[in-house]
Amino acid sequence: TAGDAYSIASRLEAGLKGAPRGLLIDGKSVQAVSGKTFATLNPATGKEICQVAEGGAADVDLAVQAARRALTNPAWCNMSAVDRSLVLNRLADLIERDAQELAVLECIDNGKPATLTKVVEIEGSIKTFRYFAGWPTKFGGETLPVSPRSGAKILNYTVREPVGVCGLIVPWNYPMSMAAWKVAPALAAGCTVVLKPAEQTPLTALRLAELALEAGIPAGVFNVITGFGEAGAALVDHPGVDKVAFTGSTEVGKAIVRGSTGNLKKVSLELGGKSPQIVLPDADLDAAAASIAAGIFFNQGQTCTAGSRLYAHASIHDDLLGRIADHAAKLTIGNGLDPSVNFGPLVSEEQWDRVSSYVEIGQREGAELVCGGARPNGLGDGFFFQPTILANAGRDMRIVREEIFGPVLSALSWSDPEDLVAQANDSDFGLSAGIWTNDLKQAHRLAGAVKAGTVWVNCFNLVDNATPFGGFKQSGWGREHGRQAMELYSEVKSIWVNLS
Ligand code: TXE
Repeated sequence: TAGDAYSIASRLEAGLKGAPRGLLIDGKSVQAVSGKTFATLNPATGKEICQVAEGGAADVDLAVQAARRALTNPAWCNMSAVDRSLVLNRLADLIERDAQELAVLECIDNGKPATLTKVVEIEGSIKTFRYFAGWPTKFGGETLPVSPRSGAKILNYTVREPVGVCGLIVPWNYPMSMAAWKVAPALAAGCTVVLKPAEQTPLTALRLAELALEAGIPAGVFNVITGFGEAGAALVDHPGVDKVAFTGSTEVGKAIVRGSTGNLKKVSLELGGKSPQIVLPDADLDAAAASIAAGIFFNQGQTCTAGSRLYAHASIHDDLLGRIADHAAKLTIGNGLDPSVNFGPLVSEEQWDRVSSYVEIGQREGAELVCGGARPNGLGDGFFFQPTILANAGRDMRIVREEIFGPVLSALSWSDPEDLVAQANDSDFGLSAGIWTNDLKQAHRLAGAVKAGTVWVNCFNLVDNATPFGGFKQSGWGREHGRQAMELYSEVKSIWVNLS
């Protein structure tokens, strides 16, 4: 209820006042070596929640040293597969125990509605830890039929070993889920980690690491360095880090590739997107409109897979746009602690300025504002931005080519099917795509033709730990979830034994 969320929030905020929230290194909460701290704000009010330690290169070094020691701590490296599975399940139990509190903490730190956060992020993270808890007992190598020229009898087999110390750098849009998506497979594979949450949303990552200690994961296995991009860069640069996994902007993704060359770290990247929603004339427009609206307005559009480019067939374009605008008008905007709210503020003032400037650029380039485009009235100093639709968008406009990362749908109409595929693929990104049709042949033909890591047919934004997630082109390297995630966090070793 509203009372519950507001009272949990005031209790949490009261607890966070006082000493700045520390880094978590080797199982202990410590302040930054520099003594520096920064403020984390509540985006719904613009007010400071608390101060947080600002980690730098010296703190990253301490965390990496702790993680390296933990890698050879018998309590971790000799832990049986069954026990590793048990501690990960215990961590899932603890997230479940604290689900309401974690949802409220995420809500005040990020702005997203608490009720939705509990269902999507917190319950999603529980599922992620449970899913990866299943892997330690199942993730092994193979025996392979090699044919040596000498004719010797050889036994060849492969084993999987943890890749080592992993630097995990995550963004602010789904702070808890993004941490879980990386921490769970890394620990399942036997790695140790240093997690760097985004500066806008450091609080749930710290709680997650504390819960990991409570679950019985040894100190030093899961460290957290809060701070800015410099802390992330120090992690990428550190010779004691064997792998970096990053989710964030394509620009920083490229900086990470450049920064990781010192010791040629393994790198996996989940980057930006500009995902097309393709609607054919025969589509179920009711279902399409509801899902397309959710696909761009959920989480205030701050989703890497957001369906931000709409390609509606000319014959249904106006009808569909009207229906999507109706869904936008029905969203309840406000403080995410209120359970009736399903559309919160953007994460920061900086993000507000960025989204607002794209709406201006779009109109300057000739797009037409159908709805939204401004700050809603009467919501105080929060970073609220209305759900927005821009029609008559052109293929070369910046609002069609660049990731806005806000609740802004750029709509285009099409009539030539061949050109439709060319337009959908005319992007630097390739994270996901939605296709709306009841024509089976068209659905499969388009699913094959679209260059994207995930294609949804008559649905959108479905994600599951069992199926790979990641991007083509500049949307990233590697795939999270599923067996692919276990592979990201392990090295394969081929062993030859001469039996002759
Ligand atoms: O992301 P950054 P920002 C996109 C989206 C958004 C834009 C800017 O378009 O509007 O990026 O967001 C850390 N070395 N996405 O600036 O900077 C940083 O501290 C190492 C899409 O917030 O990429 C944070 O922890 N790390 C995306 C993380 O990187 C560095 C989600 C992400 O921040 C670093 C977020 C550096 N040089 C933004 N600089 C998605 N695809 O989901 C920063 N960081």
